Amino acid sequence: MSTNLGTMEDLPLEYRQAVENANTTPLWPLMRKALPHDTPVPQSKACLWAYDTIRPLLLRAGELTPVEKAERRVLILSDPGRGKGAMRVAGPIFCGMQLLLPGEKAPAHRHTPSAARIVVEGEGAYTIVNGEKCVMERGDLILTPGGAWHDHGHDGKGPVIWLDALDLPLFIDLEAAYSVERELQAPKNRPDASEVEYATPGMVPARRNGHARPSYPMMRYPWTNAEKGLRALAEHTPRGEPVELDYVNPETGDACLPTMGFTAMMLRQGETVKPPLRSTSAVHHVVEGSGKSTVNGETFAWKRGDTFSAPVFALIEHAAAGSEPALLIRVHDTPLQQKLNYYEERPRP
Ligand code: 1HN
Repeated sequence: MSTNLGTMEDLPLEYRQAVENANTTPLWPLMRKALPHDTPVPQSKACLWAYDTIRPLLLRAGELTPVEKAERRVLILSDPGRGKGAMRVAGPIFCGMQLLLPGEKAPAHRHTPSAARIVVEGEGAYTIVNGEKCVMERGDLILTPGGAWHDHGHDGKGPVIWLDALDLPLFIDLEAAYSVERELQAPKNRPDASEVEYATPGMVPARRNGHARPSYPMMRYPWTNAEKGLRALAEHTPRGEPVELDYVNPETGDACLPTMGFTAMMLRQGETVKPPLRSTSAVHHVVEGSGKSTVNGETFAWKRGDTFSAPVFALIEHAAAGSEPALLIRVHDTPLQQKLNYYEERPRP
């Protein structure tokens, strides 16, 4: 049943002014805007951010603005569906590209939103998360959960660039966004947990009586592990079926962060993948290879370093190009939707 609801213009001007003066608003003219029929109407619009475009702009930022003047030298990937300067990439997800130059240090802080980084280029940088030093190698996923102290440093040569993903828009909507600063952290003198406590798939540190399991046991997910896992899975997955691995908390198997999910994807040479329509927003970052993706009828050709978004319930088709498989990491808000007892997949039309 589809009722024809009254509009604001149906109401006498004198009444519209009276309700406004009383700090009220009639719901019925706004009802369909708030709750469209049958399917959400996303504001977010699909977009591709080519690394060849972003990289020189970031390097120029490095000349224009010293890190001391920036705290974090980040170019925000702004959702074109929300007008210029939008502080989000799609749905409740913020993404930006960050530059750190040799010898620079980005000061320690902690904030209410959670963040994760995917390393795009360069060697020699590290992030210290609550005292744990995580080296940043290309493709690594490194978490800084809400409330965790983190600072970045760079002892190598050449620029280091990474993609940041945060649930910042959600925290802004909750009026819960703030950060606290402190002195740089002294790192513990040991490798990160992926190389010590969780170096063996399927095994975790022995459970001792009274020892609480940490909420965030592993901050760094090395790309070398993800790639190895994808290639092994691909060997035994029928073509056309997705070759995907979720990044999880190794103690619980739950998503590695409360609101954002991360999925490593492999598209084999010449393969086309047609995912179902999903109720989540997504951002895809290309770690290896090239290909193209059609999102709601618009085709984006991509290669290593590029990032592209897809709004909720987008009709998406991915295809690998070239003689190598394409490997991507997808950032999405599935853990948040599932916590709200909401997540939907719908068949393709
Ligand atoms: C932040 O703290 C970082 O710690 C990166 O590297 C990106 C974007 C918005 C707000 C805070 C970081 C950020 C950020």
